[in-house]
Amino acid sequence: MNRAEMQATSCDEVLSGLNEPIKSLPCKLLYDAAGAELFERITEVEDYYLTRAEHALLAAELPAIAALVGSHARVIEPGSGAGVKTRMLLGALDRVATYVPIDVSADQLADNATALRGEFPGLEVLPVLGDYTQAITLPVSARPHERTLVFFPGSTIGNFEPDAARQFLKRLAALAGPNAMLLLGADANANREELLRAYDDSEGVTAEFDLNVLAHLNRTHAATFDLEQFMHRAVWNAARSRIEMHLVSKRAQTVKVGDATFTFARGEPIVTEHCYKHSPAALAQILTDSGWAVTRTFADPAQRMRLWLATSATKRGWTT
Ligand code: SAH
Ligand code: AVI
Repeated sequence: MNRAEMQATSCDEVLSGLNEPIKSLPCKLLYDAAGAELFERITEVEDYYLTRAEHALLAAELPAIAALVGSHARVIEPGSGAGVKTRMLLGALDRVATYVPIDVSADQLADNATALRGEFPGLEVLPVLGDYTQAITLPVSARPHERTLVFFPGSTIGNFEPDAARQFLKRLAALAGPNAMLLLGADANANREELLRAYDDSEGVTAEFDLNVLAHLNRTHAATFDLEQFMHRAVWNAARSRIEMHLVSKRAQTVKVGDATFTFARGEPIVTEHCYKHSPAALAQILTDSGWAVTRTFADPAQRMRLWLATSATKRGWTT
């Protein structure tokens, strides 16, 4: 286990979720090096429409968005991943000053930063390795910037519980300072069949991505999960407007995580991820509650994916 992985998810975080009546694991555990690669494969799977839809939206709308953002921006991107959308954004904006990717996936973050420095000569790239749900300290930039643009695509906002989403977006507004803008991408689909296909794809890549959490725990937290004895399941929770990813125990079994022992009944799930599908009205409210005034929205033809361009409602920046 490397230092970054140790820092990424503490034993307490793992054990507390597994001790709950409905067992759960933090979804950031999905993104070790193998998980990051599997997520990239998911983005290419036919059934997972989100990435394709968002790419098309960005390709069509980035010129208009870039004009609104203006030149010499500092771009902060929580959950930057492989940076495919990043490249589209950086290519469209006028003379970006600094790019700050924030991610828990150590190798991908470092590789991406190195590649971007080569692809965008003159761009200052300041990666931050860490958990964006915790306090973030931004690196000091050597370049002046006109404003900060927070880029948060991919519907990753849906992986937060609604209250946590509000807290997170408030923290981003505080971090980004006065005059900041936010470009957020989110899926509002509520079609059960389409969602079940997207989150339990026929190629089995999402199942592999989900099960990899157990392999990750075996490697980093001295766990003894037998991957053959769990199966991936996607569940549409209409009342909460969210897809849930579950790993279901195929039989009664016990598993060790370090010194702790956990008992599973046959059919008992571990919840590994929630993917909220906020309606446009619900997301507009979340943004407003969090100190972001919506400037423009751009929807895909199927009215599932949307880009939201918002401006920080505070003029002076927040201190918390
Ligand atoms: N922005 C990309 C990638 C989305 S995948 C896109 O739109 O395609 C989600 C990304 O967030 C992954 O790179 C993952 O490593 C990162 N991530 C997930 N939870 C995180 C956390 N708590 N802190 C920091 N990064 C996290
Ligand atoms: C990263 N996140 C926005 C993805 C999602 O759609 O919620 C993660 C994912 N889980 C299963 N497939 C993709």
